[in-house]
Amino acid sequence: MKKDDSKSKTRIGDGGEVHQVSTGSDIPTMTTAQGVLVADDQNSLKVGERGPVLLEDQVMREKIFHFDHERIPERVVHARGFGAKGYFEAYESLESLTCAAPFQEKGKQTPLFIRISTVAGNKGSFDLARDVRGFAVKFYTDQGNWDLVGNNIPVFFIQDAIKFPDLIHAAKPAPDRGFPQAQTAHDNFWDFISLTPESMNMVMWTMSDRAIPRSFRFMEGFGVHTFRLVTASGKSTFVKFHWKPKLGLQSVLWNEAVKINGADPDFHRRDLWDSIQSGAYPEWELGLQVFDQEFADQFDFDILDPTKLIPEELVPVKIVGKMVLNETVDNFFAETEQVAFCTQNIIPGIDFTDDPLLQGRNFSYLDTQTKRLGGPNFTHIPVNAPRCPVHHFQQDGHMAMTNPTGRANYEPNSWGENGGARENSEEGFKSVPVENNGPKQRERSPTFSDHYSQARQFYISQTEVEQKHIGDALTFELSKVEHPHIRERMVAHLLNIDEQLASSVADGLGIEQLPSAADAACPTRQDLPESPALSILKNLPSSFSGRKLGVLVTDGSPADYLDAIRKQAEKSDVMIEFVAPTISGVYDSNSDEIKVSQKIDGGPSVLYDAVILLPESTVVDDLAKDATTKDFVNDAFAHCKFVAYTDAAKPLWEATNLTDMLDDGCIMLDEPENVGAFLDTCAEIRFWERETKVDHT
Ligand code: HDE
Repeated sequence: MKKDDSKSKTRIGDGGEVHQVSTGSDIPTMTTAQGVLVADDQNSLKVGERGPVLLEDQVMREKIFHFDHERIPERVVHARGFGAKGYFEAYESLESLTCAAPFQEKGKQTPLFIRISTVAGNKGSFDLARDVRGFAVKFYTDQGNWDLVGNNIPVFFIQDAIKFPDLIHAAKPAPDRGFPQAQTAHDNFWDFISLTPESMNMVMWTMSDRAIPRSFRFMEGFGVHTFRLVTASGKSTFVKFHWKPKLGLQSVLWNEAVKINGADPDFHRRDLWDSIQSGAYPEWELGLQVFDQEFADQFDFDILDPTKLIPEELVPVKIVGKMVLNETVDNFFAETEQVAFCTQNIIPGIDFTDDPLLQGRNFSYLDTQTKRLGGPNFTHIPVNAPRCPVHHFQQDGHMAMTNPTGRANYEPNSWGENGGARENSEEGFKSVPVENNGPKQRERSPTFSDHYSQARQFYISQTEVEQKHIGDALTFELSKVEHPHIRERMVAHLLNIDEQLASSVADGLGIEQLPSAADAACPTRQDLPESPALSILKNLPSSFSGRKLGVLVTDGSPADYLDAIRKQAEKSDVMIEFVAPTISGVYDSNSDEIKVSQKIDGGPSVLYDAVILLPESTVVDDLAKDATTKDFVNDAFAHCKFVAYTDAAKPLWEATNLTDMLDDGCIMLDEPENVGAFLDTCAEIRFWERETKVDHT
């Protein structure tokens, strides 16, 4: 749009439509893409009033032509994602470990772009699929772009990139029918998985609550592969990257996830957007597990095998800095859609290892960006462009934006100062000179062949509640598998992980005769100790900070309680939303308006981490007859949430037949002063003791 001195006014068009027009001062006049001012954006050029439309209409043709080309291919995997901007800040200098720019000085800030995604669903799918979350960070460092393209799960399904297309084909909708969307609860997925025992460790993770996070802010990130850190003098060590959310870990229940997807398919992206917009900037700390060849040689598993992790209890995670997300994107397409992560984007101070999955990825990402963004110049797009000087002799191609000037476009040349940039053997990127030799062959190393021991270790490291969720998830997913032999094949694998788990899944699926355990290349090790770091519930946050409280109100809700809730929530960094029978015009007992965020039909309790029931006593009986209100109460209870209520709310418990089941997670607020204590209790996030009382299948 061109700015000119037009003033806007409203015009009623020939078709009765109302639109603003620009007449010369404040509002710019619309132009075509060629910059020509537009006189009429409502009507195409016609012969007379009733047509036909003329092919000559270059304004209409240009507009429609551009619209027709608005889409670029969505990502083959990780199509649904959400981006944000921020920075990384180093807590200390890591000079003795790496010469990578972001880690050279304490307090050094490096700008970054993050994109968090689901894997299986298409761009328009819902946020709370049971799925792995992509966790991709692009650091715009002084030494070029470094992309750490990880997941929220520290291991992967497969050991060799050549199997990736098969894994993804099996997980995505079946090719004949094109469904199911964004879920693995179907025959193809479990057929492939049950024929791929190396996936068992990752399967334990994806069937755990890790795969249904409460929000991006409560999720870890992992670089997955072993990388190298390299010092200026060329000394290298191995490293695994971890992102730890400052607010702690939290997930939802499966029944909740299903309902959230209906109530708000954008639950995760809205949460990230809202928290950044409100100034509650999400933060993660970057942790490193650093180890040397000696550790690698004596570790139980191969450090190049991406289906294995190194327990934190064995190699502690050293916290070296934090990532702060303080800016939402200005334009979803320009940034989130066009951002092009490539695992091959590393900088001096970081290097690859021979992990065969990583090596395959290094080919795939560059290749996919060329297809998705239409050519080799995607590094010219602002979100992908490095923020340090860039000099090379690459030229031309589709949409070239930064073009070389001058005569020299090749090297070597003898044009001296006019000959462009030259290599620098001191400062330039150098690979660690790792010695490698051996026959050229297609082989899987025997050091990759233990497929069950870490799956078992993950399972035994969970609390009872978490173990139950893993069993329930497997039972649910396999109950959607139509072919009994696939279900049984999975149970045969589970027998190598934990017999109790295998029996409970078999029970849930109605398998009467347990199959024999799957043949294993390596027997499952029973001696690996529990790793408490692998459990969410063994690592609860210390407060309810960053969580969202839903408060059910009506006309006449007590003003003193509302006051206490607002004050305590602010003090504890807890967000509140008021939910009411109507979206506007709800007044408290002092006749002050309550700013309602959701009408009860649009604000089910699944959207909140804990709820308070605060109706007024003369309207509560009517409210208690309302099915949606009953769902609100029932679900909060069934999902083991902490529920606070006043005396006036008791009819809601009666209407849901829960009065006799109330437990210590249902907290009666005798006076407004109790609100603070309630929020302190909520730091436990859920009242898990309730689960076995409400879940009987
Ligand atoms: Fe990816 N992956 N991947 N992946 N991946 C892509 O690149 C691929 C793997 C991950 O927000 C694609 O730009 C292969 C592991 C994230 O834009 C593609 C293999 C991990 C994202 C691709 C893997 C990841 C992608 C599709 C097996 C965690 C989203 C679009 C060797 C460590 C990045 C794109 C974003 C995206 C290939 C396995 C993480 C096709 C071949 C393991 C977070 O290139």
